[in-house]
Amino acid sequence: SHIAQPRGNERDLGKPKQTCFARRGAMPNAAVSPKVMTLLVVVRDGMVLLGEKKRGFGVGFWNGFGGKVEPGETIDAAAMRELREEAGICAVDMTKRGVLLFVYDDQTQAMETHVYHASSFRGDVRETDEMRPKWWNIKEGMPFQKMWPDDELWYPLFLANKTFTGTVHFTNTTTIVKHEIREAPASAMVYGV
Ligand code: 6OG
Repeated sequence: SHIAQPRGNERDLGKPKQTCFARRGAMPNAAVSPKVMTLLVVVRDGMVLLGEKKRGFGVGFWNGFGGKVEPGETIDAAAMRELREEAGICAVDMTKRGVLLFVYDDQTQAMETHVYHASSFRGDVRETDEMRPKWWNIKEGMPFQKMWPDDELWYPLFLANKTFTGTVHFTNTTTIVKHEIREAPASAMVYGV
């Protein structure tokens, strides 16, 4: 035949385009994959290091340090980076203690939050644009009324050196409507739980 045969990728040119993505709005929110987040809480000598969030999501709450895992970054690396960026210190003996799924009725994406513990660090704690740091004495009680409401549910496990997983559903971002948090084996502390 006098018609040249297409080679390689040219072969696909005449084919109808395949649709690879669901149309915007075609999926319910529950099907959107969660944002993967980190939360690192430093505990040393009976004291817990928290930061008062100065801006953005959770502003005004006292919390551990953390944020969104970036593309191509491991969750552990993100936990270290966020601690350095928000408190100016480097965790030395970080371990993962929990994986919590936060689901909101007023936000598109749920948050899969990986909770880390560290008891030793390098550097000096400093205030940053994002966080005002302060040590809290565990014996005097955690400042739960100034923290995310779910914290009261998992800090007892966290401070008892347990590992845990669970889900917390919120309405209006900060009101808990249902929750299920339980102790889980360390082998459950993986991505996607
Ligand atoms: P940025 O938006 O600043 O990361 N976070 C929560 N922490 C607790 N204790 N409870 C919650 O209940 C939380 N929701 C989010 C994850 C936000 C930081 O806030 C944490 C991140 O460390 C719903 O990048």
